Amino acid sequence: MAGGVSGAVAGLAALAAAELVSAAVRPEAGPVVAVGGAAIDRTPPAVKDWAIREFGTADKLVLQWGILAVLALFAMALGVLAVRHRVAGAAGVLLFGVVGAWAALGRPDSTGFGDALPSVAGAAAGAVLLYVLAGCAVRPVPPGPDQAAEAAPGVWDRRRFVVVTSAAAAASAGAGVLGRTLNAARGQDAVASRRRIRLPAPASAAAPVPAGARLQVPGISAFVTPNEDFYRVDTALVVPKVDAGTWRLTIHGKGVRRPVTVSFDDLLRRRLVERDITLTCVSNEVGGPYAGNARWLGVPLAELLAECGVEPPARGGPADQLVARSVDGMTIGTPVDDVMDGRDALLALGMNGEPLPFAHGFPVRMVVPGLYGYVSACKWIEDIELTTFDAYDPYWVRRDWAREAPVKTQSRIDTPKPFARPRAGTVTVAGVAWAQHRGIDKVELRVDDGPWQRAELAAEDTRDTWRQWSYRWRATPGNHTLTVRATDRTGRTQTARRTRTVPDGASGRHSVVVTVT
Ligand SMILES: Nc1nc2c(c(=O)[nH]1)N[C@H]1C(S)=C(S)[C@@H](COP(=O)(O)O)O[C@H]1N2
Ligand SMILES: [Mo]
Repeated sequence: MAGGVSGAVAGLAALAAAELVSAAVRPEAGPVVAVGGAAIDRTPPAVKDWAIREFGTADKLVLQWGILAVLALFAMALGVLAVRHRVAGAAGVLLFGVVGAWAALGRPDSTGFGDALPSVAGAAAGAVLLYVLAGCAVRPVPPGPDQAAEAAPGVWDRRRFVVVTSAAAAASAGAGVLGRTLNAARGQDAVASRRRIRLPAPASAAAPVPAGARLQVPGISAFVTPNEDFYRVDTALVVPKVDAGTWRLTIHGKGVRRPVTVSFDDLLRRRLVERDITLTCVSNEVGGPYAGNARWLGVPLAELLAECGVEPPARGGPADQLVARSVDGMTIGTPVDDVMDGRDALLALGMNGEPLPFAHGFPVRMVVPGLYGYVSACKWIEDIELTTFDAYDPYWVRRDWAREAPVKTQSRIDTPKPFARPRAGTVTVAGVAWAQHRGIDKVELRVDDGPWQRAELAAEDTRDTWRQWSYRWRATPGNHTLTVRATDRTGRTQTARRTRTVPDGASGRHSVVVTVT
């Protein structure tokens, strides 16, 4: 018991010390974040997919609590060991420090040996404390037959143990809170830089969303996804807080005749365009939530590349892959031909009328209509290298995902929800369909094994956005399966063949089972 408590308190002290030191180094160098990041990088795609499916955007929180739970168990075990053997217990704590330091140094965004400091300091604090606490926890001499039980040294020891552990726990909690506060304060420059930004009016504004693009159906996805509701998928355990004032983007590599480095203000002075583009994640299951539509403001990437002297392979250029790199070490590879074929590939700096939210890539991210996010939408971008698909595999490609991944035509039933119990009579079935950069031509609905019926399509905003649809169903009592399918502007109907998300996006049709009462 005393051993377990000693271990837990020593573990708490180690984490608190690490948190405090990470505030001085980098929040990302903290052991839990570093080990979590290393775990994410090594998670097989199937497990990652499962985590995204089960926990959604909370997957990172689950991972961090999981790490803490494992640490707590090991800490208590080490405490029990320390009561028998003080040195071995303390050495065990140091071993955890080595793991944390190793993870921190191995992160792609590691900035050097300083990143090992939080783990080393934390482990040192934890090891010393465990050594001391284990000393207090041991009852030196059992009371002899001639002593009164109340006067036994063990009783006095227990009180001392309680006092020392309580003090250590309180000090650790204080240090931990202080570390958290300092870590939060580190992002203040970035927050201030975001607050100072006044987005200029675009040289080329997006046309207003046609009135007929928004159906008045309760339960349907909003045509424009509010920033707070926009899905988030990334590997960052700590959202990078980049100061727009010191941010730079460098464009270089194969066939770049005039490499450049631009600042945020340089981008603001360029020709800005505003476009509605629907972004989807390759990890989205059929019927899943990882799709969102926003009005982006940004610099046409093709114009910037052309100024640097880049020619797409279609015109004889030597580089067929554009690799974007973020401040957190993510690498995302995009076909140069797609970026330069005239579509609105953007270096986006605005989202729905405000600077990018931090979680969505502040200050600048890429957006390319028609491609899944993992091959196009690099957030917190800081470097663009022109290279070839043969020469370089970016992050996801090294983890079983396809090199190239155009968005698959998909449709989703937003309402009624699965297992809903609508009344018999007219039930409005509605949802969204997307086939970015090709456009949606037709959406059909099928009830049970009946014939495919044309749904009513809302007006199209652009072929880069999703399209709402609805169908007035004369619902009869009983269980029914509703199935949707879409056809894109090339005339191709979404396949019925179910595939998993790996390697290039899920296919198959979305069905919803309801009970009409
Ligand atoms: N730096 C960075 N950019 C990233 C990712 C990431 O993990 N790190 N994930 C990509 C993936 S898989 C998707 S689907 C989109 C999601 O963008 P959102 O979170 O703004 O919706 O960002 C892309 N850009
Ligand atoms: Mo994604």
